[in-house]
Amino acid sequence: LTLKDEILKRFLSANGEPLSGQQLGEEFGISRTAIWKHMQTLQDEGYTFDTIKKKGYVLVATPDRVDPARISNYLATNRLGQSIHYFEDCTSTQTIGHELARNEAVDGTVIIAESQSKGKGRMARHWESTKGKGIWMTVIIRPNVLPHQAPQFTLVVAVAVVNAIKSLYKHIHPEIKWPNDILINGKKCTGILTEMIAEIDQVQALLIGIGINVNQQSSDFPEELQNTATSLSIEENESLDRAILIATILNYLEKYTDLYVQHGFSPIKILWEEASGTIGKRIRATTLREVIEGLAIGITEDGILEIQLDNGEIKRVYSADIELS
Ligand code: BTX
Repeated sequence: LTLKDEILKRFLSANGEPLSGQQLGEEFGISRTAIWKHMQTLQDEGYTFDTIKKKGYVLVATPDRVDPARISNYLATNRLGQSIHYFEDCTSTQTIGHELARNEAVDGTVIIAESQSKGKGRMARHWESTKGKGIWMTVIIRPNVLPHQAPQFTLVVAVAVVNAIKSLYKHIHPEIKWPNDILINGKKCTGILTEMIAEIDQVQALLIGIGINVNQQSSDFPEELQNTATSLSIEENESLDRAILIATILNYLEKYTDLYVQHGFSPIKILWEEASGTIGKRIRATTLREVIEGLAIGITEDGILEIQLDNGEIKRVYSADIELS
């Protein structure tokens, strides 16, 4: 965090107690004027401070931004989100993630943007990333795993996002659609894109792209998504704090990544099946080669979807688009 972010974090954790310029100057080892300059920048960004006579300043309003300091205030992690790169606008947090990961970004580095002009979905599809309304972030992790294990991380991430949403918003019932969508009442609110940088026998970095519709209203979505997309705010019926959700996701993601690295996929499989809206339903899976219809009976230890055809044959699907049929 920058000094400005550290000062902001100090105000956030002061819980309404006034902080004086002198006190902050001493804590951070800089002059009162320097403190004041940082507070001026924060005010320009939309933070509001009240002055309490002879006592100091109190933070009274925060802008609707996913500032690293605000995220960090809610984090309970050792690695994830300890380094956060924030962008007002960018092409894609995945693209930035690739550059940073090649340049030795530490395990747990987060790239977050208010908007993306070229948000990426799977298979080069477009991901709509309305400014200031969602969570558009990439998490770089460097687990000691083999390249063929990378797809399982998509499932680890899905479980983390679902449980973060459930823990914060009581009216929302998110379900995972295999492998990587999170739906609410049948509409998509989250997409996950896992990419990797790897040698044949070792993963150097996984780039976990998470896109979550948070505060959009229906009219914010382009016409082609009107019937298929939703946001958490539409479902919860109020506007939500993105920074708290980001931190909660990172907290769960670190926990589940550790669980996976220490105990393998089995505990994740249990969590995933619990959160899934796919298993036990009749589905149509469109792969690059064929369309398969049948009953989704479960996922394997490797996170591969198993579909039972009407003739009893069981097909394994590694990658596909799924619809309920
Ligand atoms: P996907 O290929 O499963 O989903 C893409 C499809 O979803 C699109 O073709 C479109 O139909 C629909 N769609 C596009 N935008 C939205 C939206 N905002 N809400 C609901 N449906 C939508 C899913 O790919 C993976 C998405 C990952 C996005 C994150 S954002 C941060 C990171 N940076 C980046 O460029 N991508 C990832």
